Amino acid sequence: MIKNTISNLIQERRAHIGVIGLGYVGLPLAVEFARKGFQATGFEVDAAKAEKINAGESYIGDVPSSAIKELTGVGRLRATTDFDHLRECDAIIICVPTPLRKTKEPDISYILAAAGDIQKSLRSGQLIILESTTYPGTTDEVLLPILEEKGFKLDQDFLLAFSPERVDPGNPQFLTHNIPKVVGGCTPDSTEVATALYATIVNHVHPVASARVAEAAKLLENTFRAVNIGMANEMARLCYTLNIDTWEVIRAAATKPFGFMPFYPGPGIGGHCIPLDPHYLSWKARQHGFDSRFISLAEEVNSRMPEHVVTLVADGLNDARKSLKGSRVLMLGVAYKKDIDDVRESPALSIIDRLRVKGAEVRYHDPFIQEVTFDDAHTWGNGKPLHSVDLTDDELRTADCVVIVTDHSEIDYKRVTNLTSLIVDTRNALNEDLRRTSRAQIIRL
Ligand code: SAJ
Repeated sequence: MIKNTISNLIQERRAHIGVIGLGYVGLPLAVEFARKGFQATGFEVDAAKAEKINAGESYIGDVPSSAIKELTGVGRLRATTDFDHLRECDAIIICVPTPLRKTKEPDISYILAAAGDIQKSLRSGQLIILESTTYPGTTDEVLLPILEEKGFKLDQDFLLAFSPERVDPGNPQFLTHNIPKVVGGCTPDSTEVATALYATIVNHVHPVASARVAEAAKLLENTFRAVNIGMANEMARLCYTLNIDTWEVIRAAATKPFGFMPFYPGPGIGGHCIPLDPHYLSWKARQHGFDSRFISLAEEVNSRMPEHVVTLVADGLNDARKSLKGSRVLMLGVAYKKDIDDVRESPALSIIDRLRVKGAEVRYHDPFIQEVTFDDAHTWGNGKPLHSVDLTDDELRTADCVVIVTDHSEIDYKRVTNLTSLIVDTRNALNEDLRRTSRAQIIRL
């Protein structure tokens, strides 16, 4: 039984672990297995990344180069673009991107490419695990047939499981070893062996009955966030209409010690998880004639927040008898959330685009992001990049409106309230003192 063979290799730390995709999920994973004494090989399509790893250099913030250097130095970690080496691996973990197409439908092309590479070098005695976030059924309906195409049989020749990634880049508290790991195999043997493998690097592994339970659990986690953020955003628009301070309402509700979890309004949702993952679930639901209305409603509410922010800017300028057209608007922050340098799916892009379409002159300052380009999804600019401006006194004084889109910690908000005449704060970045002493008119979400 290959279950026993692979289990023994894992117990004795003799299993050779292959990780396909050395991004913010795959690289920390490969490093963790190498640290625990396994031979780990990273498989990358990007030769530059593979070269960096083999040279002892890290390109992922959460993984120090010193760790890479040490592990490659003792020969326990290496990276390659030659996928033929997959046959040397006893366990192969797929950590490739799962983006959306422009139609908001799942794009599992990277998973299919990895599956094709694995199939080419598949041999008896391998455990295959998919970690990429995807719709329930991907592992057993898509991956399994590819792996069985050449006659190899599940359980007899290979094992197959799904285990969702829960990496939170930059989070100093939750790291690979202390984030519980959900694992679901296509068979009990697959679940058992995949659980044993992760138990070597994670304190708590949570086995479930099947791969699709594990796939669905991950999507529930992130859909839960998208829907609750949507609720907070709808509450903000309602409170604006009723002239009630949204943030005070949420702070008060959060005093409830049970049965409530605070989520906060914002300019919209960005990142590579929350705006995308729920669409994997709703797409699968539609294939079965099921209309997941919470997901589409959350998407509608969240995606309209940039429009609401522009309305707040227009309202503020209007109070000063100014029009949006010809006004100078300075955006503070374009990253999708505070203190990071990631602009993927950031609502800031949509806000800039909408302001420009209305004729405003838009500039931005973001200490983490020096340049922003606009793809064809944005009506303005046709790719003309925008560069971060220095946050000088003059920049603040000459702005007709400053919009706080990302509440980076290093910004001196007191200086902003002293030098600016109108501020739209979409992140509750201005505390009560600043609001009380500010010379600026302040509009909050
Ligand atoms: N956001 C709000 N209001 C909120 C929370 C978030 O508007 O109350 C916005 C953020 O500004 C951002 C977007 O939503 O634009 C997503 O924010 P996020 O805090 O969910 O951050 P992400 O995208 O980095 O989500 C990741 C996810 N991690 C994984 O998928 C492994 C998510 O499940 C985590 O809960 C989240 O990190 C986290 O808690 O840091």
